[in-house]
Order: sequence, then structure tokens, then C-alpha cells
Amino acid sequence: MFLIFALAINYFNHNKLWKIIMTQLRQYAILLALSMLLPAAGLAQVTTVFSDDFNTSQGSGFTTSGQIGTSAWSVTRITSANDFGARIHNNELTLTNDASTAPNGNGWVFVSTPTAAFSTPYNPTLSSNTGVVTWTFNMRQSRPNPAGFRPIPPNNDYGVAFIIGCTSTDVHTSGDGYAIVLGNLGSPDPVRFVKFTGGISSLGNSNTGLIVAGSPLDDPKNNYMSIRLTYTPSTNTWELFGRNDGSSGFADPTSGTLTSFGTVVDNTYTSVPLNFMGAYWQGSTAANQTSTFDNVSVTVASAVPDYTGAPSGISSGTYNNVTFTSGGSFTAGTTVTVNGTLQLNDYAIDLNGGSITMGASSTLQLGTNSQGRVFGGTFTHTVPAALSTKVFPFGTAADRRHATVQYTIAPISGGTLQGTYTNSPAPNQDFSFVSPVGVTAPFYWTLDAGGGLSGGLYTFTIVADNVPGVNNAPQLRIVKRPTGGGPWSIDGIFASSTLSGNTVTIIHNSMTGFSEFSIGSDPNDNPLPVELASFRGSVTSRGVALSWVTASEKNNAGFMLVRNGSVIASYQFSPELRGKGTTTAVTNYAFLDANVETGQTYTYQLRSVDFDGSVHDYAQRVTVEVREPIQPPVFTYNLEQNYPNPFNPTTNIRYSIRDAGLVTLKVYDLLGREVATLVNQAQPPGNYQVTFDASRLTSSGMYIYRLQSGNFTRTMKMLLVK
Ligand SMILES: [Ca+2]
Ligand SMILES: [Ca+2]
Ligand SMILES: [Ca+2]
Repeated sequence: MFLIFALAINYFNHNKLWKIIMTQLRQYAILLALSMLLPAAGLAQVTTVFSDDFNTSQGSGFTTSGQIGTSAWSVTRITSANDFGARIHNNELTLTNDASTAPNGNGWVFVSTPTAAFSTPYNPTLSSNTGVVTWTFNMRQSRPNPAGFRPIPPNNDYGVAFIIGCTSTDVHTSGDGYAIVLGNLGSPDPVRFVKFTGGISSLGNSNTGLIVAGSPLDDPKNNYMSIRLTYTPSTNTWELFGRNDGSSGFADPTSGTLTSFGTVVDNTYTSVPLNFMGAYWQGSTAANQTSTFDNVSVTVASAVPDYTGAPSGISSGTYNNVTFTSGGSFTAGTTVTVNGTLQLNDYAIDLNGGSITMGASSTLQLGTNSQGRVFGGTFTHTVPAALSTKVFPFGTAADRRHATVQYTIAPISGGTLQGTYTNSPAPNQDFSFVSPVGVTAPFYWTLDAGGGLSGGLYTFTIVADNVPGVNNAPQLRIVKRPTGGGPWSIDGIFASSTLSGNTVTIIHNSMTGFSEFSIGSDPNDNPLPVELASFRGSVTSRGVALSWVTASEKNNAGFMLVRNGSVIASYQFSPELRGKGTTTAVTNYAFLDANVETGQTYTYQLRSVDFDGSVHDYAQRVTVEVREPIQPPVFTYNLEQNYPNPFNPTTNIRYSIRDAGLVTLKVYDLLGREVATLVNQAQPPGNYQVTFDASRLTSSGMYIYRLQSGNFTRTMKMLLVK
């Protein structure tokens, strides 16, 4: 392939492309709607195993021991006499130090519910749950500066807690577990996720924890709060989220946005049954000091399934491990998220408009030949704010086109990188600022940063098999441009480019940002072929006018024009179809097909021929319908220079006849002796071409050819080189 076509985008094709995009978007929308209606096999189900909005009043009086009315909650409190208690009333759960007119005292109260009674699939042994466990609730206490959880007696600290799970209802002084707490020595008093050993009073008045909330719960004082805690059994990872709902009342903790306060891995009490969950309040003797809770719910995600099989068998959804056992195609629009390991093996998989998203802890494994590849859809990586290497295993059905992002300086913030690979030339080519790069490979990658991904430096590696037009691999470069167009640039710092077997590996260091990438080169080094992007046709009163542009050419003898599958014109006869050999200059071509009929539809394609005879057919087609009457062509007498010239042993001679009549075309040697009669007959007006075969002539040298018809006579020279 030695022809390099300029990529002047064609308005017609642009519109067509847009229609295709819109059609596909509509198809995706329909598929998306369908996928919402149909149960997705790979989707982890989330089950609510316990919930209480406390909207069923159990009376305005406070319970000081045992079950609160008919609710799921029971009261435990300090065994020495004081006035702690709790009630479910006014649509919330309230814990108080002042349940009655009896004297208040230093003490505590725990309103618990037995976790063994939660619905399936909850397991009080947290690590035995099938998937992520989530606790959601509202919490608030009345003190502007709660003091903590030191043992009572002798202390008198105010502190509030939501006990995620514990082993004893005597939670102040005994049992182990996890809690969300508020209250410590001095200020501020951040919300904290803590574990405790031997009762919650073991926390004392410290301000530490497994996770200590930042803003907006770094010092909520007596504001209302929404809180969520998640626990992932497979990794023993906890994550705390929260929201400050202000001073007037609770907001729904399950809606809106809660801020993440980070994650922690802890398995101290995840392998023992934590049999009680509940609300806790401790404090002293001030009048009517309360803590309040609402909208308590616990959910458990079902196990995330694995998938092993053909690409055609996988359904949209989230999976743990995915292993493909063959190549093939997704069902159209299938979207797959992989949390564990994606084993592509060495297969080629057509994503068929769908996608694969790699979760934060996922791993991509290619086959032993690293040939695993996907195409026809998006491949997305979750990128942490840390050093990581992300392989985008793109390719075609036949060839690998892997692109790898390896961070050498971590991103400032993590996010996602969504990649696509397009196995055709990038549209809107612009080489204005990248000299000497004047050509790109006929394919490109698009990487889009999302989810806040920013910053960092990365090494970009392209591994591509069977890249056409590579003659001088060390001169290949990775080029980048704004998504959708604009000038290409050589991005980052070139490190190396090598060709091993059929595999090109190009590495650039110190790259930043993401958009569109391709392989570029000076076409004199590597005439990376660009397929025909600009090939236009239009109907004129004289026929179908065709035009196309090359940005550079190499070894190009010329073009043939194929109409409805048949060659109708060749560079051998038509000078306007002759190529420029090797050049990096832009060349415009035009050809008029006058031999057309009104009412017919014609489809044209271009074929190029190298000087060595290699033939290249271009995929692009131009189809035109001739609706207007075509004026009969008007011809003038003409005799053109033979082609090729010099020649051996054949050459072509083209001529035109204006008026019908006898036409003679004869060849003479320099002594005037006739050596061949090529035409000697009556011909109607038109363009003609004839081939002269000089194989029977023995001597090299100059010959003369003469055309005679009517009053027209013209003589030309040609050179036979034996
Ligand atoms: Ca409520
Ligand atoms: Ca009282
Ligand atoms: Ca405090």
C-alpha cells in the first residue's frame, strides 16, 4: 500500500456519520430501556434485611427496660438507679437522660435489636455475608460539645453512638464490636467509625478511630446528620459516608449525596457474631438531654457472580471474575463490569456496541501470547490516585492494537479512563504543526478521562501487529490531538520504537492528559497508509464528476476507476488518472465520467496500482444517481503522448475524433518506414485508446506515430527501449 490520501472531511460523509451515530444512540437507548426491564443475570441484588423509620408511635412515655411497646427494640441501661430511657414517638427514636420526674444521674442507655432476626441473607458474622453490607441512619444529640465515653461511674461524659454490631447488651462495660460515635475530650468532636473491646467505655474520651470524619462532619455538634457505613466482606473494607443536615431536622439518609470519609480495612470482629445493633446514649444530670435516631436500615448485596464462557453468553451486569473461553461477539449493547479478574486469554472479542468496565480492584489477564483483544465498544479502567498500569486491550478481529497507560507520577485525583479504538483513519486530519510527521496509521485510540481523574505523568506504550506501511520502525511516533480534530502533536518524550516480527512497539514517556492517539511518521520513512477519506462524486450536465485528494504518494503509477464493479478508466489511457510516483505534496485528482445515462445509478470505487504492479482497492464508495439529462459530449481532434514512454514492449495511445470519418493511426521509424498500422477504419466522434505492442520490433530507438482523420493530422514521438 503506497498511497497516502489526504483526509479532507466530506460534508456528505459527515452527515452520514452523524445519522449513523444517532441511529446507534437510539438503539442503545432502546437496549438500555430493555436492560432496565429485564433482570440482569450479572447484577448483584441488594436486599434490605432490616429497616425502621420509627413512624409507628409506641407511646410518648419513655421505656426504661425491656421492649419498647411492640417494636423490635429493647432498652438496656445502667444497673444503678438513674433516669435514662427511650421512646419511639413523633416518628423517631429518642434516648434521654430524663425519662421522668425522677432525679437524673450519670448513666447510659442502649436501645438494641437482635441481628439474628434480620432477614436473609444477613449474617451477624459480618465476614460471612454474601456481599456489601450497608448501614444507613440518622443521628443527632443535644450537646454542643459532648465529652466522650469514659466509664460511668466515676465519670459523667456525654456521648452518642450507633452500635453497628456488638456482642453484649451491656455495651457500656462489656462486649466487643463496631460503632459510629460522636464525643471526645475538648473540641472539635468529629464523627468517628470505631471498634471497641470490652465495652464502648473503653474508648474513653479519645478522638481517634478507624475512620475519622472530615468536613462536613468534622464537628457537627448538635446538628442533625445522615450517615452510611459500608462493609465489603471479600476485602474487609469499611467506608464511612455522612452529611450534615443542619439544625432543624433529619433529611432522608438514603437520598441525595453523602460525602465519603474514606476507607479502612479491619477484620478484628468480622469473624464473630455481632448479635446486637442499636442506639446508645450516655451522660450526666442536666435536664432533658437527648439523642435522636431515625430511618435505620441495613442492606446486604447478594454475591457477585463469576462468568466463564463465550462472549455471546454473558449478560449485562456486575461480575467478580470473568473468563472468556472463546472469541466471538457480545450480544448487542451488553455492558459488563468486572470487579475481580478479567481473563481475555488470546481471544478477539467484538463488544458489539457494548462495554467492559474494570472495577477499582480488578485485574486484566491476557493470554500467553498477550493477544487478548476487544473491539467495537468501550473499555474502561478505574484509575486510582496512585501509581498504576492500565492496559487497554484493543485490536481487530485479526490484529492486536494494545495501548497501555503506566503512571510514573500518580494522578492528583483518581477517576476513570474510558477507551475506544477505531479501525479507520481519524477524521479531520490536520498535520499543520507536526512536521515531519505527515501521515498517521489508519486507526486511532480515544481515551477519555472521567470521574475527576486528573494530573500525573504516564508512559504510553502502543503494541500493534501488522501495521501496514512500516519501512523504518524506529521513526514511528505516538501522536496525539484534541478529540475530534485539530493538529496532531508528538506527545511526551519519545523513548523507543521497535519492530519485532510483525509487532511494532512504541513508547513515549512523560505524557499528560487524554484525547485521541495514533501512530505517526514522516511518510518517507513509513508511508503508513491512510485509506481514502475524501472521494466525492457529483452529477454535472456533462456527466459524473469525481474528485479525490492524496496527501502524499509512494510508488503510485496511477488509478483505475471502477464503476459498478467494472474498470471504466485507467491511468494507462487517461493522463488525469496517472499518479505522482513518490511525493509528499498534496495532489488533487478529477475525472469526468461522461458515459452515463439519465435515470441510472452508479457506484464508483478507486483502485491504485504501484509501479511494481501491486493493486490496492479502496473501500470508500461514491454512489450517484443521474437524474438530469446529460448533454451529448462534444469532442475535438486530439492525439496524446503515448503512455508509458519510454516503453517496452507495449504502450498506449489515446486520441479523440471530432467528426465521423476514416481514421488512420500508423507507426513509422525515423527513416519514414511504416512499421505498424494501429487504426485504419471509419470511426464516430469520441475518445479512443489503442495499445501498441512493439515486441516484434528488434531495435530500440525513437519511433513516430501519426493520426489522420478529415483535415486533422498530428505526429508524435515515442521511445522504445529494448
Ligand atoms: Ca421517622
Ligand atoms: Ca428526671
Ligand atoms: Ca467534646
